[in-house]
Parts: sequence; structure tokens; C-alpha cells
Amino acid sequence: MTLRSRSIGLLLGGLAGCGGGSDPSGPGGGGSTTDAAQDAAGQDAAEAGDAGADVADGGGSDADAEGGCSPGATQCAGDEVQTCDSSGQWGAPSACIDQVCAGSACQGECAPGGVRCSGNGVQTCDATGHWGIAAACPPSTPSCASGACGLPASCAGGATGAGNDCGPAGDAGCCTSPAVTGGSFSRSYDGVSSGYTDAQYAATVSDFRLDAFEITVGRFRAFVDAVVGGWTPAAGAGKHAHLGAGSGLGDGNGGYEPGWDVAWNVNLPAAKSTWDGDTGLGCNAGYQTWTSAAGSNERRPINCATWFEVEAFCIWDGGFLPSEAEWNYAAAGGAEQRVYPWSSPASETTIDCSHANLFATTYCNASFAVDVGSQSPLGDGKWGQSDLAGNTSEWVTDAYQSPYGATQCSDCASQASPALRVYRGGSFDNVAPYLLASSRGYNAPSGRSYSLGARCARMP
Ligand SMILES: [Ca+2]
Repeated sequence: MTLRSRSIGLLLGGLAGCGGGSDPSGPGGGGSTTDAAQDAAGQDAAEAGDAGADVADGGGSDADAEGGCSPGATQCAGDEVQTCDSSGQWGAPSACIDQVCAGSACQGECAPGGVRCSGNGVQTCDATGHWGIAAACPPSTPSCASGACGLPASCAGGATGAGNDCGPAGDAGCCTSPAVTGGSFSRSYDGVSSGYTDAQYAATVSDFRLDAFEITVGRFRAFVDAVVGGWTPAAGAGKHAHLGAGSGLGDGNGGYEPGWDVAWNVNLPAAKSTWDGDTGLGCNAGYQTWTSAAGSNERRPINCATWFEVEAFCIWDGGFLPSEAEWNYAAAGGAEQRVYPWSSPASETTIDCSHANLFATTYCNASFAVDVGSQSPLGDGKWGQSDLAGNTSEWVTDAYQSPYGATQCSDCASQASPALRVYRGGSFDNVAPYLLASSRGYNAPSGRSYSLGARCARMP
């Protein structure tokens, strides 16, 4: 205590530039009197009044000599800062808000031990008051909020098809969202399949997450409840906000993705009966997966959903629809340029009902779209996504443009012709060529099909 006190006094003397070098040590004098000064701190304060009088008499440095401080000087007191008042006394400590006290001032950018989200990772404030490197949230709890990893909105309730009951064994988190390590590749290219031997449409994608499963009926049900309850996306929501300094994906022409347009809200039915009806999720009696109340289809992929509906779903769920380049990248195993998501080596062309739910020589499954992950892990892609090929086709965020709008694409998504939107991956209703990682499809954004669903992407 004595040594610490003395060192602070010396430091302040130097910082304040006041008093002689001998002044701070003056009261200390011999070791024994230093202890006395500390033991009688209250007494020192009482003497300050006298010191003030001395100053008025021209005493100059007496304040220091009495163990006080130089007005305006500051010092640290633990994690708080003190300022020397006009009478040469230390004022009450003041907390450093979201900073640390170091030297003689509040510094840094955060309070040690504090946490915050950086994308879907958690940053912790270190002892020096600076944010550390973010620790990515695990795939099982991929959404960061308020500095903690948790489940996306659609799985928060843990209902059937929205809990830990997906995948081949029925024990995988339906909202699992593995990381995809970004890189460069060529879109719609595998080097061996007819129509996909032109590598000119290069693209680079940054790290992102792509959900392991297609959106299930169980997850979509929670979203429909939210919309019927009045929820709509905010203007501009759904961008890849971690990219482009917040502007999101580039459009290939110097602009950026627009995000949600509130004029699209009319495409989100306000009435449950409209969602349930044949102009809604009930677009194909017998083969729609939606049921008006939870039933036996909760683990199957939602189908009959429009682009507007799945775009809004992914926003509500804390993510966004993947770009076409992101989807293609994940399905192709990135630079491996796989023929199918599971192809290893990349030029391997094996496809059958054990890898994907498609139309082989007949339908793999008479019930058409099956529980998500039914062909996992055999049919999984490089980063653990199931059903990228087959089951339902999957909407992506891009407007359809053919050929691709730019031969170079760095975190891009086409916005050129939004009257049509892209889907990828083929479905239970398609023969093998439509399930190629390179294959593309399109539909009007308000279109519905019993073969068409989606999956969400998220910030890394
Ligand atoms: Ca699929």
C-alpha cells in the first residue's frame, strides 16, 4: 500500500509537471513518515484547507508538499479515474464507461470481460480494453445476439421439425448452420458435364454460413405465425450486411443489393386462411407439404412458397437467402468444382436415390419431398449441407440473368431482371442433369411450385 501510493505520487508529479522532483518525496521523507501519511489520509485532507491558505500566501507548491495534487491532474483508482479539483484534492472516482483506466485516463474501446457479437461470432473485451478476435458460434447455435450464441428464431420454440429432430437419425438440429470457407471458383462449371465446361464465369465469395437443411415445415410454421401476428421485414433488410461496408452484395454494376422493399409486403399474406389456401402454401393438394395445423410433415421441406415468402423467412430467422454464387460455391465444394455436392473426386458422376431425392428411373419417393437430411451424410456437400441436390429446388436471392451478367463476381448478386428469380439444385421431380451443382432454374418471384423451397444463409 505504501509503495503503491508513493509510486502514484511520483507519477503524478511528473505528469503534472508541477512541484520539484523532491516535493512528492518530501512528505515521505523517511520510510516511517510515509506510513504515517497514509494512515492519516483523513488528516491530510483536513490540512488541505491550510495548504490552500498557504497557496494564497504565495506558497506555490505547498499543495504537493501536503500530499495533495495538481488541479486538473488525473489518476487511476482501480477501474475508475479521479480528477484533482481546484483545491488540490482528488475528487470522487468516476467509472470508465466501456473503457479501462490505464496510466491516468480512461482508455480502450470496451470494459474488460464485456462481450458483443461480430457477425455470428462472439468477441470478448480483453484486459487492455480492446475487443479480441471473434470466436465463431458453433453450427448448432449459429445465431449471435446480445453477445451470446443461440438458435435462430425459427428453432427457438423447439417444435417438431424445429428442434433437434432433423437429419437421418432424427437427432440433428433443424437450424444447424455450418460455416462455408470462402474462396474463388467458376460458376456453373465442373469441366465434365455437358454445358458446364466453360470456366469464364469466375466468382469469389467471402466466408458465410449455409444452413444444413432446407427450411422445414415446422420452422416455416413459426414464421407464418409471426407474419399473421403483424411482422413484416424492415426496409432494406436481408442484405449481406457484413459485406460491402454494410451495403451487402455488389450488383456487378457498381451498385449493391437493395434488400427488402416494403412494397413487397403485399406478397406476405396477412390472413392465416390465405397461407393455408390454394393460392398460398396449399398450392398442390396432395403434394404440398404445408398443413394448416402441425401434423406429420413438420420435418419435410416447405414447398409452394414464393421467393418473397422465403426471402422474408430468412430475414425473420436472422439470416438472408444465399446469393446464387454462394449457393453454387457450396454445392460445388468451392474450387473443387464438384459435379454433384458429394462428388469426390470432383469429377465423380454417381447419382442415385441413396445420394439424393430425385426422379431416377422413377420417383425415389412416392411421397415426393421427404424429411430433410434423409440422404445425409452420403449426399452431403463439402461443408455439411444436405439435399443441396434434390428434394426441393431452392430459391436464391439473385435475379435471373443468362448468361451470368459479369465474368468477374466478387460477393455479387444479379439485380438485372428481378421479374425472374433464380433457384438451384433440382428436386424430387427432376432427372439427374437438373441436380448438377452447375444447373440453374428460374421462376417469377410470386411463383409457387410443389418442387420449390429454400434454405437460408447467414453471416459467418
Ligand atoms: Ca434441395
